[in-house]
Amino acid sequence: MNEIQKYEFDRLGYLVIPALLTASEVEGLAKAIDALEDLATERLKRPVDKVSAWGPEYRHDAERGYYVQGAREEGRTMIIEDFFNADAAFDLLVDHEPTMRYIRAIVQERPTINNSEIRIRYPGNQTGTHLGGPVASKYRYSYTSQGISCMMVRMIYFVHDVGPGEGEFCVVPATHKSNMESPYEGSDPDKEPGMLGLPVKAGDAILFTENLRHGGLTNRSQQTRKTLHVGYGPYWMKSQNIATMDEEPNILPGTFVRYSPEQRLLFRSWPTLLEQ
Ligand SMILES: O=C(O)CCC(=O)C(=O)O
Repeated sequence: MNEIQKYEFDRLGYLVIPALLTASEVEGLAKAIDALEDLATERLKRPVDKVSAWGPEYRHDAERGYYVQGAREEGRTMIIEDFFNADAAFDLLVDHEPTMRYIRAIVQERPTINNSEIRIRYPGNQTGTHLGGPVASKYRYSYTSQGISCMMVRMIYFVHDVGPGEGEFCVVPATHKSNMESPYEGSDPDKEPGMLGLPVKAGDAILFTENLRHGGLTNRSQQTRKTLHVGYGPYWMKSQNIATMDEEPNILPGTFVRYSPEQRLLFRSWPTLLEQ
């Protein structure tokens, strides 16, 4: 992360990173998302397995290790959490060096992955705005003597272009530093003053602090928007997936065996000897 990127991330609370993924990485990830969408669609026909402490109902594929909520239909979103378990094609995102250079620059303690979700947003769908202003400490943004010091941050990876009107991820820049909660009624991102849609190309990524006010503009196109979201924070932060909120990371033994020691450490939410 260079000095200009650090300055902009501190000033705005997000960064659009062009071509963080190669064309062949994009191709492999897009195929894996499509395959998992089909499996999750079938899984959603089954009875509910778990109701999250935050409300949504989930189906759990214990063999493939993912949780899914939502629906494959116009106006809806399907969210598939813990997708790392489901397909080795996603392994390249675990300890992805181009990503880790950004994460290490803004999370001061040893970073781990605390969130993994595929968002599939069908035409007509939007993601309501949330956060910004004074927020719970686990999502806090701060600047200390060591520089930028984030709690939870997210990297969103794009496997196809998302242009204006195609359900862009959106932010109200600089609200990670706001001392007040948004005074505007409702959570419609299309109507919120100051909301900015961020158009991107396949292979681009967006890094943001969870402290920033954000959401997803209405997808007014016929293209379903598919993105991969990976959350990071200090190692002691437990899962921030909605299905497994504040539980230990949900990584199957069969997933762990595929990983290098460095990749495994990214799911280790207890101190190492160095941290004790
Ligand atoms: O991309 C979107 O539609 C919203 C994503 C979001 O809210 C998040 O990643 O926290």
